[in-house]
This record gives sequence, structure tokens and C-alpha cells, in this order.
Amino acid sequence: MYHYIYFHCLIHIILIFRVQATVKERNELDSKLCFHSSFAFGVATASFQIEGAWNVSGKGESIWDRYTHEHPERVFDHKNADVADGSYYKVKEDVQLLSQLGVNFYRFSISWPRILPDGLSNNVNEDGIRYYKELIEELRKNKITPVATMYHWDLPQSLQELGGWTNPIIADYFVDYARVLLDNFGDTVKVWLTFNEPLTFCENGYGGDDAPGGRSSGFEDYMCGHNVLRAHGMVYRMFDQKYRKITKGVMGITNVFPWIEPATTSREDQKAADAARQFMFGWYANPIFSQQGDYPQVMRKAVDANSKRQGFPRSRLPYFTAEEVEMIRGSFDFMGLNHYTTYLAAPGSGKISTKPSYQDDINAIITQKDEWPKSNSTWLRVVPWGFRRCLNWIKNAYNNPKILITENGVSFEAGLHDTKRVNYIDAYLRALHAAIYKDGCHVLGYTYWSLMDNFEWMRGYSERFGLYQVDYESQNLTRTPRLSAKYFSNVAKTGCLPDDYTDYTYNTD
Ligand code: PNW
Repeated sequence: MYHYIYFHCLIHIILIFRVQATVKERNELDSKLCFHSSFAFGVATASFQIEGAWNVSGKGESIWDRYTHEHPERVFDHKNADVADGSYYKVKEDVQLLSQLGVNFYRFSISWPRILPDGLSNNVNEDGIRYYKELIEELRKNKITPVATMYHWDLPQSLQELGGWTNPIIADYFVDYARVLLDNFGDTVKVWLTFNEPLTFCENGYGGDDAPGGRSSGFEDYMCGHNVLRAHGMVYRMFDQKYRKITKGVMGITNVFPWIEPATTSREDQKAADAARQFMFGWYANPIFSQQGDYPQVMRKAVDANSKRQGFPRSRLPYFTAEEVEMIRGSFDFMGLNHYTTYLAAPGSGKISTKPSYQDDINAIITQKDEWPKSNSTWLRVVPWGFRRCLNWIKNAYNNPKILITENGVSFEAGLHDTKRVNYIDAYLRALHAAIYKDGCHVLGYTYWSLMDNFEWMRGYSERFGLYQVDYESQNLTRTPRLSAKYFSNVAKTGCLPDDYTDYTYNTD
């Protein structure tokens, strides 16, 4: 109990580094949509997507450097992130953007190969330490709380040569890397996320076409997930035992959860939707956040049965030892959550091919409704009510954990007058407000993805999520605030949604 109250307060205090003078005490909660004064607003980026300087001052090669250099044809616009937004050279300028927005915190990620060029902790790149120290220092000078992600997909290439996340030894190397980060930045960074979206980098990277291009669905993706969960648990335990007291920090992990709604109200569709939720979100949430720990039952059963039917002597989904289940279970102080969109689920055919796949294992047909407004990303339609359902599902499944929304955002065409983005953010914040104040979901803060346009992985620079537009034709990669930057800064500074903004086209209930 003592611990609970302690962490509850601590993360609030940490995130609201600055108590804003403009925030009135909220007796207006009912008349106007305001968030409580302890609710924090921030924006996010990731090292590979913004830094550039890919081979500068001792930085090692990452799997995304290698992949985009070797396979430009696989990237939508054939571009890479050698230069990206040049943020490596723009610490002061970028922190000024944050300061103008008036956000409480900045979620950034640390590049493993910039800190450890070979992935291993016997060779620390001092320039990497210097760079992030400068960034953190500049944030603190501007009263912006740093929230650091240890791993946002840019694995050192040298570790991929050993099999990357499919090799169990990587959990030990991740612990070594985490130790270097905590030793160097633990005094100034109080909010840590071990991983960003294991589902995405394991599924797309080892089961699909993202770097490192494993294309081994239903097999290497499960190995990756298994080792990531072990690595997360190990780092959390080290943090808990050796660093929590001295650093007074907190640690979590970010998972992505698109809401999955049954295509119809039929029992079959409901069952399919539930299984799909477990395969997408439960895969990484159940072992950490559930009371019993370990993989979700439906996933365990389905993959075990399919492996058997395919003639494998053992399940393609590895088993945790009893000690590992215990180590991973409860390894969080809060839950990081990325949410962008919603899908529909109906049962699949039940057929499996001899070649395994994650899709066969889920056995669901995943679609989106034509009438849901489109964005500039094929996978992302605007469905604000899904956000509220998602939060309620988590509340019920995992005993209402403390949640930090670590990403929510949308891509639209280039241009500064981005009313569609303003609409998206406003509608999603209304849904979030309802989840908190009507449904009692325990959400501590909201992060917009992204501070500025950046290298959108396999989509190159073709999809823009930024509050700030980046001019990739200009010499100094000029950043210009969009209308959405003005909108979001108003929300961040007042804690309230403006009521003179009438163009709400989306249903949030
Ligand atoms: C995130 N989904 O990935 C990543 O964390 C960011 O690096 C990326 O730039 C951002 O999305 C925008 O694409 C996601 O299926 C992957 O709902 C999948 C989903 C959402 C976000």
C-alpha cells in the first residue's frame, strides 16, 4: 500500500515538473472539458526518426541504417534517415519548439548504437553520452520533464549479426545497455520506458518486411517477443533493486493497442475480436500486467495446437520458466500506451498452411469501415470512440493500472492549415476525457506523436505526423508550427479543450 501511494504521487510529481500558473483550479470540469491540474501533456519522437548524423562522432550502425542503405527500393520514397530532421545538431532549437508548445514533458528515445557502437558495454561512445546529457540538461533548463525510451527499434547491427532479438543472449546485452543508461542519466531522467511497441518491431521486423527483414512470421516474431519480455523483466528487476532508491525514478513499457471491435454483435465475431485483442495487446500485456502473468490463454492454446497440426515437435511460441513468469509479472510502475486507430474482427477460415504465420494463428479477418475518415496512412482511420473502449478494456482486464498515453497521432498531407489534425486530436482528447472522468480509467498524461514530421520507417518522409512541419527541401530543415501546434499548445497550457472549436465531425461516445 505504501508503495502504491508513493508511486502514484511520484509519477504525477515527476511529470508535472512545472505547475502552470495559467491553470485555474478545476471547478469547471462539468461545464468545460478540462483535465485535472495533475494531468500532464507532452509530445514524442524517436532517435532514428529525427536525429540523422547516422555515422557521426563514433555512432555505430543500426539495423535501420543497414536496411535502408541496402534496400532503398523497399522504402516507399527510397529515402533513408542519414540526415532525417538533423536533431542531433539542433538540441537548443528543438527544445525551444517544446518550450513554445508549453508541454510538461518530452518523450524521446536513446539510440543504442550511439551509446554503444558495437552494442556491447565494453565500448561506450562518450559523444553519445554527451549528446543526450545536453538534451536532458536543455530540457531541464526549460522545465520540461524528460521521458526516455531505451529502445525504439534502432538495434546495433552488430547484435543483429548474432540473431538480434531472436537470440536469448540479447536479454543480457540489453541489461548491460540499460545499466549504462541508468548510470549516466539516472540522476536526471526519472521516467523510463524499456521498449516501444514490441508487437510492431517483432511482428514487422522479424515476421515481416521492416528492418531487419526477418520475414519469418509465426516463428521468429515469437522468439523476438519472448526475449523482449525477458529483457524487459530483467531490466525492471535491476532497476527496482539497484536504481529505484538512488534515482527516485519510475519504469514502464510502451505497448500499442489499436481497439478491436467485433464486426457484428454475433458471438463468433465477439470471440474473434477477443482473440485478436489477446494476440495483439495481450501478447505483451498479459505477462506483465495481469494477475496470473504469462501469455494469454487463447494465444497459448492456438499456437500450441497449430504447431502440433503443422508437425512441429514443440510449440512455436516459447514457454517461460516458472521463475521467468514471476520475474516478468508485475514488472511495471505504470503502463505506456500507444493508440491510433480501430479495427473490426470476424472469424478467419481456421485453415492453416504448412508454413506458419502469426496471421493464421490469430485466425481473424481484420478490416476497417469505409465510412471511418481516412488519414494519410493506409492503416490509420479516425475512430475516437475506440480510444475510450480500449482504455476501459485495459481497466477491466488489468485492474485499472496507471497509464501514460505515450503516443496518439495522425498523418495528413503537408501544409500548415491542418484542421483535420486539430479535429483528430480534439476528438481523441474528448474520448480520453470521458474514459477518465466518466469511466474512471487511471490515465496520468497524454503524448502527441509527433513533435514534428520525421522519417516514418518504411514510408520514408511521405507520411507526416508533426505538430511542426519540417521543410526537407530547405538547407536547415526549417520547422514551422502548424495550426495543430497552436491548438495543442493551448490545451497543454490551459489543461482544457477550447469550447470555441466547433468543427467536431467525429463521434467520441
Ligand atoms: C508507431 N497500429 O507505430 C511508432 O511507435 C512510431 O515510431 C511511428 O512513427 C508511429 O507509430 C506512426 O506510424 C505504430 O497498428 C504501429 O495501430 C502500429 C500501430 C500504431 C502505431
